[in-house]
Amino acid sequence: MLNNGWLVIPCFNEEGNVLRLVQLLEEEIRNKDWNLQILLINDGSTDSTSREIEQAEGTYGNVKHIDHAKNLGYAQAVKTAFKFLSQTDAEFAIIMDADLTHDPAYLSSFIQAFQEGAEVVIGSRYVEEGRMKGVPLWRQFLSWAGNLVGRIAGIPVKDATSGFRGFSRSAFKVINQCRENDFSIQLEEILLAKKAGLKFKEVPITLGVREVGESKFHYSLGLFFRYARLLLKNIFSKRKLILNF
Ligand SMILES: Nc1nc2c(ncn2[C@@H]2O[C@H](COP(=O)(O)OP(=O)(O)OP(=O)(O)O)[C@@H](O)[C@H]2O)c(=O)[nH]1
Ligand SMILES: [Mg+2]
Repeated sequence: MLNNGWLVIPCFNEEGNVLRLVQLLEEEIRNKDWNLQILLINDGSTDSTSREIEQAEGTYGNVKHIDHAKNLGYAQAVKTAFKFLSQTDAEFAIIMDADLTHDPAYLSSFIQAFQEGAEVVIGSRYVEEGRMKGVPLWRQFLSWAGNLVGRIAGIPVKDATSGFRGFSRSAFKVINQCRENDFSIQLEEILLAKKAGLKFKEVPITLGVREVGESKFHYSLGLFFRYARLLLKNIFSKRKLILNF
């Protein structure tokens, strides 16, 4: 039986979303026998995200936050979180977006997957019963096409860029070894976990669409280049990853 779990939520300018998300998570957690704590990484937000986080922390005993004085980006927020978690007795951690597009109802699928021995759990749009709701068609197509190329290049999961993902304690070290600095860290995590021989499981999710605030994800040539570089490295490097701190 796994006991100590953490939810990691990177936040950059998520006013109108963060407090609501914590409330929804608390409702979900209340009736379960999980021991879950919530870690919010406030990454130099300039709106009222900090106030919402303070309110959440003041209301619920299982909420903690870490501030970056300035915006360091999604990847650094994740690394900060796992550096902190490595020093706790966390047995697993689940990363989710702050913008209410990841439904807390799916947490039970993640936790069940960990109980069954998975070390990396991906909330997936592309397994049976997984889907997207309200996501523009052009974004659906780009994501689908990207994942198809990825599968051909040897990615072990169908949804390599899902931000709803969990790591067991044995997989925390993967994140400490990631070098990417933006959303490409999501692909890097999966490729390093594969090289380390970790056990994957994809669980179906329906990805919603953000209703409040602006998207921070931008398709750029740089991002495509970084994806391509990671895939090529995956194809040509046969070295097994030895995890060390
Ligand atoms: N800490 C941190 N979090 C970020 C940063 N950029 C995005 N995020 C968070 O990462 C998650 C995903 O970002 P989104 O802007 O929702 O990106 P997306 O899901 O691809 O796109 P949309 O849902 O369409 O907006 C959210 O929780 C954001 O708050 C950042 O620079 N720092
Ligand atoms: Mg989003």
